[in-house]
Amino acid sequence: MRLVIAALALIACHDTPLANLPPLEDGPTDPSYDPRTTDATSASTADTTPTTSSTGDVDSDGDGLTDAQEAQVGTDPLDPDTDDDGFGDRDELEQHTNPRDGGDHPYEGGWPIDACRHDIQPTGNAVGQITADFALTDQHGETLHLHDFCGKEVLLLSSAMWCGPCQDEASDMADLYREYEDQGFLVITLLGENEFGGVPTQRNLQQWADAFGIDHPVVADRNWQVTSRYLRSASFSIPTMHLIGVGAEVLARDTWVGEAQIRNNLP
Ligand SMILES: [Ca+2]
Ligand SMILES: [Ca+2]
Ligand SMILES: [Ca+2]
Ligand SMILES: [Ca+2]
Repeated sequence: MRLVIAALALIACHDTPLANLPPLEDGPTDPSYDPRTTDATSASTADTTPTTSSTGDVDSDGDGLTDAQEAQVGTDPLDPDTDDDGFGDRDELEQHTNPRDGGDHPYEGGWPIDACRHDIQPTGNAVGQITADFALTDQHGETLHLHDFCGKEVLLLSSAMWCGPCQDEASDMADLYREYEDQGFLVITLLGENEFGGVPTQRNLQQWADAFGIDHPVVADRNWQVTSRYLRSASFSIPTMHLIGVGAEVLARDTWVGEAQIRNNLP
């Protein structure tokens, strides 16, 4: 299996741009190597290849990256989880998160993050434009970024907990997500208000997800800050939908999106 990994720039933060590293080969490491007894400076004299040292293929901490690769990426070759966020260095590279930033890691909800996340240049929120990122709290209490899903077709569903028609739509969208998930489709529910008209708490978000069997992200859209981007007039009715295509392009906004339209815009 060939795996493409990404190298990190020197600044470790969520917005750190990623550059491509050469493809990473899976392969057996030297089983006789023991980092406790092997002197890294005593390279084999038989090895005359200038770019490969005797330690080049060694994975001292067993995280799946060789010491040489870790040097290139800037992670600790003696620590399988350099930033202590619970995700291994190689796993983070494979899942397009920063192994040197503990605040950046795969989602607890399991939604895959796309490599294009750092390459999106927003142009506006009208149909045909590239929409801006958002950062909203999901039902697991994590901060969800729209641009993390830039390789997918994303349906944003604006709802409120007190809204009867929103409850009817919730189960249908949960089913639609499961049907097309494997083809690069994601639903994100933007919950603007709880049943009392207040800002949804994390507990509210979990309640909404549990009530309708929702596996996709449910986020709190405080004061409709994200929904407002896509409205076509000052007054709006919920539920309403906004369809975001690959590369964060706005395909439709403040409307009802049917299954045929979703199928036609899958990646
Ligand atoms: Ca390693
Ligand atoms: Ca490591
Ligand atoms: Ca980590
Ligand atoms: Ca990390």
